[in-house]
Amino acid sequence: MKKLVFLFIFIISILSFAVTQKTDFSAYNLSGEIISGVRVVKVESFRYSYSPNVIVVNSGERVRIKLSTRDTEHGFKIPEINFDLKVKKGRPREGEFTAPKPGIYEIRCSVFCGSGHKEMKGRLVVK
Ligand SMILES: [Cu+2]
Repeated sequence: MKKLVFLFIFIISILSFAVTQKTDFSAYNLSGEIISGVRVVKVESFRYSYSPNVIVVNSGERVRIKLSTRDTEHGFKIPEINFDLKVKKGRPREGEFTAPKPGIYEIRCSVFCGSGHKEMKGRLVVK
């Protein structure tokens, strides 16, 4: 029985590794809409996540994030590309960046917003 449990855990580990290493992003639907050549994506932040939580863009395109917050002040930071946008309630803000090379980039909150702040994350998928 123990052997079976270990085998099961082993298979799950291999599968999750395969999923995180996946580099074919063709199945992801692109986020937002193109306005004057810029991909405009509306993002709402809240304790402790983002809506949408996964943002999908094409490599090399200009991306504009229109950020708002439902509750308190939050940030929308993509450390790997040095992008950071902070927002206060009732005062939406926007910022632009050029999508980097294909890959998955972490988005995290850059303003301390409570007990779940460290887990407030999203993903930028660049295909
Ligand atoms: Cu936060």
